[in-house]
Amino acid sequence: MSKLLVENEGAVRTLCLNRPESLNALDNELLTALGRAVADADKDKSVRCLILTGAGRGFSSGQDLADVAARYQSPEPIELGAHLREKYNPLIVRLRTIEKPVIAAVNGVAAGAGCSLALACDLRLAAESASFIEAFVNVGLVPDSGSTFMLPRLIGIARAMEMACTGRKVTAAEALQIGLVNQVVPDDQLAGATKKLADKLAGLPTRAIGLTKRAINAAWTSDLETQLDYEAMLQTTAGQTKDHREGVTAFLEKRSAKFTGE
Ligand code: T3D
Repeated sequence: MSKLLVENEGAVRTLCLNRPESLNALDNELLTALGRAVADADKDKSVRCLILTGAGRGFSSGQDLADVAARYQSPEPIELGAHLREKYNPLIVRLRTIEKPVIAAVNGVAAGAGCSLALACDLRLAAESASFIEAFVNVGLVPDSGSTFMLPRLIGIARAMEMACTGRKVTAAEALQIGLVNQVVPDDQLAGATKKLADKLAGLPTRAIGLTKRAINAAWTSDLETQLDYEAMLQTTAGQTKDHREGVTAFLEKRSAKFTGE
């Protein structure tokens, strides 16, 4: 059985981490498959929304710790940074820059780099039984895979420091309250609610959503004047899409727009 399940339904592609026996711990094979799958979805114009979820009772428990321990056998000094640069960092950048919406359907615990993966998605829907753990500190490590970047931006520095320094489990209800997730639904409704949202997003002007993502990413490290100018530049691009014309025409003709993503 493949460690990553890929399923297409209309314009929505679902990537499902499939190592349920370890709560979808991320080993090299799974990380490589996930990196390739996100890159493929990026290039494939028929995909207009991506869902990331986990099989079984976990979303992802983060880096496979058995693989980490196996590295202790080597006489070479342990170089976790090299592993991050090779496997995780390109994946996180790809999730943040792929110009289509990415939904994390957080079906269970998201710990360590598994939590970082969820944070790198654009929207997070959580099952009531899901939880978020910045587990790195529990194994003497620093939050990685973008957690130190995304977490304070989503929930503020004080809360991010508390989660990162204590490794405390944050429930789905608390995650909703502090702005870590967009929506919490009963466990048996997560797949349906995610599909409904994904179908909606996949029917919207994909180019405009991609450019919006670019703008919001840029705003994190920008100033107002630079950002205003960047918005103007992106708007020129959006204004030249077929979907822009279709949106305006449909409005004036008092009908629903039929967006194609072009
Ligand atoms: O090399 C690098 O690139 C460094 C990068 C590091 C990035 C990181 O992600 S560091 C953080 C790694 N993750 C963790 O520290 C989390 C470890 N897991 C846990 O703390 C707990 O499993 C959970 C809180 C996530 C869930 O607890 P619980 O009680 O619901 O489940 P469990 O019984 O602990 O786990 C179920 C099984 O999954 C169990 O296996 P078993 O006993 O049934 O055979 C457990 O060993 C396995 N498992 C859980 N997490 C991992 C794992 N196996 C390997 N790696 C894991 N991360």
